[in-house]
Amino acid sequence: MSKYSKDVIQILYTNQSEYISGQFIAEHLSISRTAVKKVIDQLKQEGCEIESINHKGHRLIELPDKWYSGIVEPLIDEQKMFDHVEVKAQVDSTQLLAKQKLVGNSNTFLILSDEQTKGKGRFNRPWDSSRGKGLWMSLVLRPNVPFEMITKFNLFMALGIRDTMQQFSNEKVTIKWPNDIYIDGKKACGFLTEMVANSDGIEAVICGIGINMNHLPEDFHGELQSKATSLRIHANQKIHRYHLLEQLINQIERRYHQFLSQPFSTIRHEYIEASNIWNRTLKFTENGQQFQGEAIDIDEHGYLIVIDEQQTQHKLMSADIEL
Ligand code: BT5
Repeated sequence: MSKYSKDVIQILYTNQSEYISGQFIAEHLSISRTAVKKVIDQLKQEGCEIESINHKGHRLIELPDKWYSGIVEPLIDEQKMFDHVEVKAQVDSTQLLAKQKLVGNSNTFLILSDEQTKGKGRFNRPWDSSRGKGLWMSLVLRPNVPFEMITKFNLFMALGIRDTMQQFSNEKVTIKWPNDIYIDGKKACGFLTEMVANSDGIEAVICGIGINMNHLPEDFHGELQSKATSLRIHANQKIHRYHLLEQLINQIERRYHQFLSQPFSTIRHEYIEASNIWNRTLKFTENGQQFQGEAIDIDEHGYLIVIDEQQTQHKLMSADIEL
């Protein structure tokens, strides 16, 4: 990739409603018009739909299913929440890479990848992360809080992710406590929060978020055919990945500040309202043990209160739930 393609795509994206002349781009970047033409040709080859008209210039019409750092960086800078962002075409897992990159510094950052070859869920379960279809990202934050707060962080993030996804879906987007986001009975997003801690508290929180963005039903294979869905399936149109990312970062920032300053009880009603686990018999797996029961409440600390078939009450902080 030419070292100028990042700048050229940034100029075209921020001026998307108009034609930008090769001359303007060349002057702006202090390069020749021939160099600009080369970059534009290369962007077209990558799948960018750019209309080029003699004596008028170039206009970006549509982007391919890929993250460009030239577009992501200004979007992240605006929020001021992260020190930097890294954009990859392919990684094993953004979560693994984030854990490597957080060592020896105190930076906050975001890693996004078009594709993950070894995307991971909880307990090392595989996370299907095909190229260009989803929003696969990990964020690293440095809250100065005791490590017990990590479960509270996860609860606040759940609402931020849900609210973002709701803006793009025609159907109700719900939270399946504690780690999944559902639409119409199927999983559209999974996220997980991990941490690095020492005796003083949390050194870093690493939150991995996988949103099925533009999958069509035939893009899911095996068990996912009946279990997974995407935002696009519940929207009238293809999801604009940069709009989704922008809204997600907005919501994450908002919920992060709320997490730092307020107790879970502030968002408890909102969380309960957004949850999809009520009034049904559920199968729970907690520490390897399985039981059936009904969820009856989420308490003021975020614990799920469950009554099993023997009428015994359980207070869960984390569990696998089968709907
Ligand atoms: C999760 O785990 O739901 C957390 C997934 C987190 C993925 C993100 S992507 C960016 C970052 N980098 C990573 O490597 N991971 C994070 P869990 O609750 O364990 O759910 C895993 C289960 O969800 C699997 O066993 C499948 O049944 C199902 N699954 C796998 N891929 C899926 C997909 N794309 N959509 C819906 N369900 C999926």
